[in-house]
Amino acid sequence: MDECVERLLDVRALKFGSYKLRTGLVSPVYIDFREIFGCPDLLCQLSELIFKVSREAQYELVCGVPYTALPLATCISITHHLPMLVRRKEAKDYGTKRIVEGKFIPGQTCLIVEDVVTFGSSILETVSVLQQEGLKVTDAVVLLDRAQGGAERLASCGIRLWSVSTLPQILSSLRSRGRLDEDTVCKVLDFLAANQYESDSLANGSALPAKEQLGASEKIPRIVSAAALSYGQRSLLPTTSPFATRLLSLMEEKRTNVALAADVLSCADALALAEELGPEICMFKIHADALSGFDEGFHLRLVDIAKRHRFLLFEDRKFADIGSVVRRQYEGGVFRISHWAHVVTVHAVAGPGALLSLQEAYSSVDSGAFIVSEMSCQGSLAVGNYTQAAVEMAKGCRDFVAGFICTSRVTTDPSWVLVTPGVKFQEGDDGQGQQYLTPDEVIGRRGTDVIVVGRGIVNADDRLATAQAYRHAGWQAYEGRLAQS
Ligand code: 5BU
Repeated sequence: MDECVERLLDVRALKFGSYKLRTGLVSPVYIDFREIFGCPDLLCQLSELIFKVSREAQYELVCGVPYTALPLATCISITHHLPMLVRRKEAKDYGTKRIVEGKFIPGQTCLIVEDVVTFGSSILETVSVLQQEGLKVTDAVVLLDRAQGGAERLASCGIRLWSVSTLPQILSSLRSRGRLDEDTVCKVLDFLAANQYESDSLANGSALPAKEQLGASEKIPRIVSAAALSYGQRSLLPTTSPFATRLLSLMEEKRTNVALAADVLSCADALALAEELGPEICMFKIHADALSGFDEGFHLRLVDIAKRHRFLLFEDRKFADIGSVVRRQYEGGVFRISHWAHVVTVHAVAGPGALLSLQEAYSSVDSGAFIVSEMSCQGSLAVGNYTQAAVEMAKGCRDFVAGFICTSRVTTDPSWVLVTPGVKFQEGDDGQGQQYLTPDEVIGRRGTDVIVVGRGIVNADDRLATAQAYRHAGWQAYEGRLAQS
C-alpha cells in the first residue's frame, strides 16, 4: 500500500486541511475514493491489494457496496474470474424488480468489497440485503479502515473485516515520507479518538457520531432529540440498530409512517390486504396465531408481497417467557416467526433473558424487536417505573432492540423508534379497553414515530382511500413537527 499512498494524496483521494461537514463539524481529513476512477492503473493496483489482503476468506462471489466500491469489485471479478453481484440501492419498479443483480444460488458465500469503513453501517446494510436473498456473508474487505470502531462492530455482527490499510497507518506512512507534518497527524489522530463508535454513546452522555458518509465523520450534537431529526438522519446514527436503520430509511424514502394492524380472520384475507395496502405502509403487523390457515406457503407469499411493495413484516407476538422457551417460540413451532418476521414485540416483564435469546436466534442481521414499554389499553400496568425500566433494559441490547411500543415519548434518544398503537381519526375507546388517539396527537404532539392503525382502516368501506388518508395525516403531522423544532 505504501507506494499507493502518495498517489492517493496526489490525486486528491486523501485530503488534509479543514473540511466543514454537513452538520457543521470541522474535520481535518477528507477521503474520497471516487477520485481514483480517473486513474485506471491505480484502480487496478488497489483492487489487487484488496484481493490479496482477503485471500484467507472463503467465498464464491464478490459484491461491492454501492457506489464507490463497485469498480473495485468489478476489477477483482474480472482479474480473478469471480462472479460478481450488484446490489441495487432500490428495487426497480418495472421488469424483474430484483434488488441483487447477477447469477447466484442461495447458500453461496459472498465477499463484500467496500472502499472506506467508518462505523460499518453500509457494509451491514449490504450484508442484510444479501442474506435476505439466501446468500451467506462471513467476510468483508475494505481499502481503508478509519479505525473508528467499525471492525469491532462488524465482528460483533459475525462479519470479519479485512483491511488493506488503516487511517493511522496511512498517516504514519505519509509522515515518514515527509508528505505530512506532525501537527496534521496529531490533529487527525485526535479527531479519530474523539469520534469512536460506541454502542452506548448516548447512555454515557457523549455526543453522537453519525454513520459514515463518504470520507466524512459527522457529529450530531447531544441536544438533538428524536423530534428534531428526520427519520433519514436518525437512520444514519451509529447507535441506531440495524432494523431501526432499515425501517427509518424506508419510512423516509416511502414517505409513510403507517403500520397496518392486519387483524383479519384468515391468511387469505391478510394476503389480500397486504397486496392492496402494501404501497401505503411501512410495516404490516399480524398476530399469526389469530389467522386461520397459517402454513409455510402463507409466509412465503407474504414475504414476496412485502418485497414487491417495500414494507416490513411485524409479528406482534409479545414474547414474555424465559429465554429458552422464547427462543423456541421464535424459531420453531407452527409459525417459525424468525424465518419471515423482520420485527417482533417483547414484553419487558420477563427481564433481559428473553431479548438476549431472541437476539441469538435471529436469522438476519437486521431483524429486531420492539419492547412493550407502555400499552394503549385502559388500566395497563406498563407505566411509571416499569416503563423506565423497560427503556433501560433496551440499552443492553442495542443491536437488536429497535425501539419501543409506547403511547408517549418514553425516551428522547433519537436512535430508538417509537411505535404507537391505538390510533384512529376519532378519539375514544372500543368498549373493550382499547383507547384511541389521533395521528396528529400521536406524531405531532406526543412525538412518537409510527402510527399503528388496525380497525380504523380494516373496517372502513374503502380501505385503500382510508389507508391513504392515515398516511397523509401521519406524514403531515411528522413534517409539521420537524418544521416546529
Ligand atoms: P386497532 O384495531 O387499531 O385497535 O388495533 C390495534 C393493534 O395494535 C392490535 O393488533 C393490537 O394487538 C395492537 N396493540 C395495541 O392495540 N395496543 C398495545 O398496547 C399493543 C399492541 Br403492545
